[in-house]
Amino acid sequence: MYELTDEQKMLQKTVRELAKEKVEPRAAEIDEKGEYPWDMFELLRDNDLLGLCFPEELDGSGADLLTICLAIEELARVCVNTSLILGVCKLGSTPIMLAANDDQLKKYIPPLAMGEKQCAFGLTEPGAGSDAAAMSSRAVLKGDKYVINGQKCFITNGGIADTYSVFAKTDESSGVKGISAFIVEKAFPGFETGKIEHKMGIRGSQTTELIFTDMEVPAENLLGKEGDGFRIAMMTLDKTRPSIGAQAVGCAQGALDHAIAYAKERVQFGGPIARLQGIQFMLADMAMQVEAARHLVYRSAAMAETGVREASGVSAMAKCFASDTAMRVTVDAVQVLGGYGYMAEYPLERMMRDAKITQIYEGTNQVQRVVIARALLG
Ligand code: COS
Repeated sequence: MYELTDEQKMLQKTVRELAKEKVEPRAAEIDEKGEYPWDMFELLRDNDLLGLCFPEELDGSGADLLTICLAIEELARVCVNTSLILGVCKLGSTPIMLAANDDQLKKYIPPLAMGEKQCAFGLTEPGAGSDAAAMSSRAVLKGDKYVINGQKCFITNGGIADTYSVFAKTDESSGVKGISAFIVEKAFPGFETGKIEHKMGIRGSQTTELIFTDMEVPAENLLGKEGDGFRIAMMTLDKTRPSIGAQAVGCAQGALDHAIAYAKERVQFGGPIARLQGIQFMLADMAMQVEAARHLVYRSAAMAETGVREASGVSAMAKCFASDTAMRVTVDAVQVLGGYGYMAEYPLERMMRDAKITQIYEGTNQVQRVVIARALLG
């Protein structure tokens, strides 16, 4: 079970205030320009939020997953793009935190914790999305280096990140057991970022291809043993799907906040529309769904933190339920605002576009249902 500690409540309040004061005023512009918001990265770094993802001995502040989810939720409430900066920091670094040896940890984690460098997660390929095991990137050991050839796509923070957790096959004959994980630096010879995607939402986050052409990766950058890669990827997603749930809850709550404020102000038929039962029931349904999603996300975060295998199904439930909630609630919030909801002058249409990705990334909600069913049926 979970219960928020005083420390967690304090962090929640601090991030809420920071988001309101510094992030919300930038949110529309970030979306409109579609450029990576370096000022928001610096804001998170300067307020020690990136350090939440890492233990104190590696220059972080050693927060648990629930605390990270609270921070992501508060940021997403006003700007999903900014919340994704923290989300991708957690996603890209989790394979390293899970499987790295001491030397790898000491080399790669402190610069991420201090915000000197950024990271990303390289799993998806053009031919391997939901079926992650179908990847065709190959890593061949030659002397003291792996030579990796292949292509990744839809990589959040591609080109911005300096350090990548990359998955490639070291043995083609062993199925998922032939996949290995590597720490890859942007500066390695043969590493290139491909086209920058233009997206429906999260337009301030940079999404690119990664192209590996005889990329040379020192053998010491293998994470764990050869063949551990798929398990590392799945264990990573078990630990990060609650954070997508938190992002979705934040986005939904933000949309609800605006819908409530508007309903109280907008006068039609001789009074504020909040007096109309049709609107009241919509708001009540939205609030009920957000609250249910929030509790599932918090519970899944507390459970994923412990690393128990049963957390897998609950993480998938949280990501799936919260993102479906975010989609429904943002659509309804647009509806409460009517014509104004549809206009870019109000933040609701942006929130609706941003909500959509939470049903897709870190595994589509159809994949989440596969994971949940497998957890149920064994
Ligand atoms: N933790 C530890 N090990 C896990 C695991 C987990 N959560 N999930 C699977 N494994 C292990 C399994 O135990 C199995 O090993 P054994 O054969 O020794 O038992 C191995 O990994 C293969 O598992 P499985 O047979 O379930 O693999 P599938 O190829 O059927 O893949 C899904 C299952 C669909 C769940 C997986 O491919 C997936 O999550 N896809 C979505 C990927 C995704 O989220 N992409 C988004 C990219 S990040 S933006």
